[in-house]
Amino acid sequence: MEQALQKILKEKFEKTLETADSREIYIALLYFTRDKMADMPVNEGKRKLYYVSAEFLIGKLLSNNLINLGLFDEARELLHRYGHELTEIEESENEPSLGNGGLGRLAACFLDSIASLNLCGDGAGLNYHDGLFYQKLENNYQREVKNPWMSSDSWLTDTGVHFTVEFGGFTMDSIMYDICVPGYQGRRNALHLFDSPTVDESLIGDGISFDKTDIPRNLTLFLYPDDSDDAGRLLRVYQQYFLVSSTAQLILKETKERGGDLAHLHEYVAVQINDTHPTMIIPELIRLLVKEGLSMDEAVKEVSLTCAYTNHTILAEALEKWPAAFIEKVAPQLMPIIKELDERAKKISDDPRVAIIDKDNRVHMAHIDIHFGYSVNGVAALHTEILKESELHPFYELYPEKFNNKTNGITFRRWLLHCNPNLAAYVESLIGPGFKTDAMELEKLLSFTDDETVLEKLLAIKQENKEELAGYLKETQGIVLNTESVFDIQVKRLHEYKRQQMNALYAVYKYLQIKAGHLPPRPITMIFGAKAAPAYTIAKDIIHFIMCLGQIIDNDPDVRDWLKVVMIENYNVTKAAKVIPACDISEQISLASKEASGTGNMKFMLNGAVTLGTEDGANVEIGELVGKENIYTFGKSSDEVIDLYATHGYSSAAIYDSDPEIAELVDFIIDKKMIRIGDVYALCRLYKEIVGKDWFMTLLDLKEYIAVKEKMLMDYEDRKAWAKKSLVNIAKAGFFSSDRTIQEYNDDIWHL
Ligand code: 26V
Repeated sequence: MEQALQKILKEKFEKTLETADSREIYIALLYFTRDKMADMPVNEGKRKLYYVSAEFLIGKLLSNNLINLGLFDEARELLHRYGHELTEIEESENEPSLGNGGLGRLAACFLDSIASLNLCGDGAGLNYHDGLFYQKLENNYQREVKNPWMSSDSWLTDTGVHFTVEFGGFTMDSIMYDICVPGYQGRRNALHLFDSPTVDESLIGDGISFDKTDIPRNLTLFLYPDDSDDAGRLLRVYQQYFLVSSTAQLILKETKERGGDLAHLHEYVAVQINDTHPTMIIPELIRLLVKEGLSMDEAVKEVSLTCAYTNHTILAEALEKWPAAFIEKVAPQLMPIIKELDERAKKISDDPRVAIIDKDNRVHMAHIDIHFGYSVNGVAALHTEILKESELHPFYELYPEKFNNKTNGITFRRWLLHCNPNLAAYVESLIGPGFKTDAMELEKLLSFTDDETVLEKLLAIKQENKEELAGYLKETQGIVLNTESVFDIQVKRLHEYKRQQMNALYAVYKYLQIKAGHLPPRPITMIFGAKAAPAYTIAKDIIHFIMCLGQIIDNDPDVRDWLKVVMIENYNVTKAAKVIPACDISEQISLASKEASGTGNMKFMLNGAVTLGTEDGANVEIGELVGKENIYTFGKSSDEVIDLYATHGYSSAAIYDSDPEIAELVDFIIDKKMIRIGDVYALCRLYKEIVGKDWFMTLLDLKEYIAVKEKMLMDYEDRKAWAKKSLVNIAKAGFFSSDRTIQEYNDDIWHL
């Protein structure tokens, strides 16, 4: 490795490992790693998977690629000898901004596991130049700015493969870029990212504004452009069709090249549709197969045996329904096929709840997937049950055999080996290296639950990680943390159902308690990290509320030594890798039934945090694995919540009016201390929302949440007992390896 790096540095920069700067060394490592990956054999097989997704939140790649190549330790030691740290070299790598949240990160973990299990399967997505916005925090507000991430030296390679995408009235060129996906000590696959050569970043004006109608110049600028008007919504449909048309053309091209028979497409191809964004691949594949000479009946049958759908949310507003007129404008050639599918579906059932085109002429994307795909899966046991019993019940009655659960997972390469090398090394010293390929071997740690040396070492590793995070936040945001405090962390997209506002009301409670002289057993640091969608007003108000609260506390000498509320700017994969290993309390407090799975909950558990959560998503499975004594749960059950929605049985005003303790906390949102530093309009809007509507039931579980969190903070003081909980969480995390999830996808759905 040393010689190879010296050679690259000499050729590119006339430098050596002694004289090169961090950026130059990064580029040398990039070239070196790319060459090494190119030498890996490609996964092959008769049936090939295409994992199609609007998002791939892949994070920085250098360290992960080195880990999977088995070269990480060698690189680290080599750089160390020349006075560099790999972590510092990595600062030169931009994080690709190709995803938004859990769905995108899951897709990235899956690509890692698919390659690591030597399965033949590629990802297909879009190459957004500015991706999701970059979040700036200024004066207690979020401001969105563009997030360019591509540079001349990156992991992207131009494959030279081009397709033409036909839109209504014009065509666009689609160029395929590839990012190599190396498996852990194995073979490689690819992530294909389609892009248009006419896209023009100079179209972006102030912040993230741009002309939404200039499709040739804006198509792959942003992930999830603002869809609060028709132009934005149409752009989403243009993006989706560009993705699926390019992918469908790639699939047919590769199948032919591999000698496959298109009349038996499903024997050669499996397509996993990640949420509804890529749904149009179903009519597009049918259209192309008919063009290739199949009858409509044959094409529908083949595609239905090829495509499988994963549902990632039950929030009604996230289940896409496009006006037929939009699809008619974007891809008029698809509408006859969609109408044909609608007619076929209506022959199967005349129940309007399962129609593809509804009476308002809107196309229900998920309904296409379910009627004309062969598998429908939820992403955690509870989520799948809710799909079957309520959200998608009429479909479950039609096609019970299609429904299955695949509880999410995370790649331990990134979320343990890379982000927490000290813990990984210590675990290896205790139980050997087997857990790196068989995550269930982590259970061997259970034999150390009463070993004081082990427990103390776990606490020491956590302490080091807290100090590292404190150093990072000091350097990047000028925030000073007390590393003797308990780190209580909630990092995830901002959404009312995730209830960051409930956590903030706990902060108000603690603030008032400390003011009244009731000090906690030790100082508490509450860390938030969350982006709010640019058009989601209440979500932005919640960020404003949290940040104003943080400022009030910082300015209050009675409180600031005991409580700190911090908002991390632009929370992303890179920051997650620094935050998660430092966490004591993992906040997973969504309104039960609303979080399909969660995957942050798994990452925190694997890194020894203890969960404070509702019985929602995969929290339920975490609880079953670790046992009651190693998790803190609270709140109404999903059945109770579903019932409250059905009967209109929840009234936040009634709770507010009848409980002065709750009212005191909510009133603080518009207390004069808040109004003095915050935006009275935004704070009043949030206050009114919580008292007057509170669709995601913040006040429902607030009291129990406070009580359980108080208990947790007391329990934290028994350091040995806490370390034991931490150990059990690590030991039981093996189930949540995405290797397990992908094995199940392959056994039950893909059969590669
Ligand atoms: C929906 C929408 C609606 C309009 C605005 C833009 C937008 C972008 C994405 C989506 C779908 C989001 C679905 C999603 O991320 N679901 C998450 O999936 C994770 C992986 O399965 C799961 O762990 C989380 O619980 C779930 O919220």
